[in-house]
Amino acid sequence: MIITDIKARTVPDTRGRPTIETTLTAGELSATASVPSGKSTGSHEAFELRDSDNGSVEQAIENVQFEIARELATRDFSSADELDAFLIELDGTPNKSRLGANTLLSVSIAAQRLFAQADGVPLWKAIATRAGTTPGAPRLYVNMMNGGVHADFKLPFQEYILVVEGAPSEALAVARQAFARLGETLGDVPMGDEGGYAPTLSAIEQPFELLAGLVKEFPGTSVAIDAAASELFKDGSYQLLGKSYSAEELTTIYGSIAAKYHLHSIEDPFDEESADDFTRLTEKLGGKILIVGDDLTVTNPARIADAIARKEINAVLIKPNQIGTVKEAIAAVQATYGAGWAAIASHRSGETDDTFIADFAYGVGAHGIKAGGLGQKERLEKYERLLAIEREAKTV
Ligand code: 2PG
Ligand code: MG
Repeated sequence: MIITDIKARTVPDTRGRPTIETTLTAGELSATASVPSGKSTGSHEAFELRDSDNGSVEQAIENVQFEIARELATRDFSSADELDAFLIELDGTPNKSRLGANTLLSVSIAAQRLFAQADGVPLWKAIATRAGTTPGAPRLYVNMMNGGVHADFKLPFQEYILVVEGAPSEALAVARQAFARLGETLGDVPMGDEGGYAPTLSAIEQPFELLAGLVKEFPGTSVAIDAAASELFKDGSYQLLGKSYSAEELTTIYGSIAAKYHLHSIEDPFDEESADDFTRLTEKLGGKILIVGDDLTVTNPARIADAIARKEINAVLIKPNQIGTVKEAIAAVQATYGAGWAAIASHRSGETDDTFIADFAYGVGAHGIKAGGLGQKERLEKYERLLAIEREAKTV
């Protein structure tokens, strides 16, 4: 495939910050992709290129339209994988710090779409073939309440999630009812960054009581959290609602929450540099629930390999923009599956209307997809895309 044209532009994300969108053309075919952006980012994530003066992405756009356009035009690619390998080599740094992970990912996703079009297969199917995975519907990890940095720490943990089992169409119907029910219970409260409610509650267990009520009312649901604990970690201890807790005390809290509230998974229970605490918690609770790495593993196959060697977790969050190409995000899934662990595909807190993550989750047969709350259009679009895939999968 010869890329005949390449254009990039700025689009706003859900927080109103600029992000990059790229369109690739190959003869008659064309495909577009935009890239999300995180707020509670792991310090080992690949480099997101932003202009130093105002945080915009003009340099990233220039990199696409000049250097990348020039280099791609000289080649004929036989696969999206080959094109990604070329991008990685062109950047030439370990963390994409020259051209930017956001820059590269916008090209990489658009290229994956182009190759799927050229082969006449749905995107999720092209991803499954590329990854060597069995496609299938992920559980919906629907954000019910936002806390942490996504809601000014009105709640201590960053995300309070209802995990909904079943085919996407049935699961989304249940999620809608549960989301509306919680809204009735909470009354007039603001929304957080990820389209979930952002109430102010004064006890650690209170949000879990609310979720337990939903689990009771809606069969096939359970509770998950993203503690995003790197954001809670100050001077060697964890700050929750104005009180300080050691890693041991936090472990005890997780143990009692897990026992009491149908807990399905805990993401980033400790600071990203506290690997030993992860290992201890996984030893204690890993037989019953998923302990998920996000800031810990940052979709980086090498960091996932470390986590496997040290039994730090038993599930991995996969965010393509943490690593910068579809190729490496797939390698991260393969490393995860190699350990017999679960993969959960995830959006970012600053999202666009790009629904790539839904196809990715379905294509790799992920355990779950974390795509936010139902109070924001860009989150709903991911769930709606899963419904379209569910219909599509019956016909191919
Ligand atoms: C997370 C994400 C997405 P952010 O921590 O898992 O929910 O948040 O994109 O802000 O890193
Ligand atoms: Mg997280």
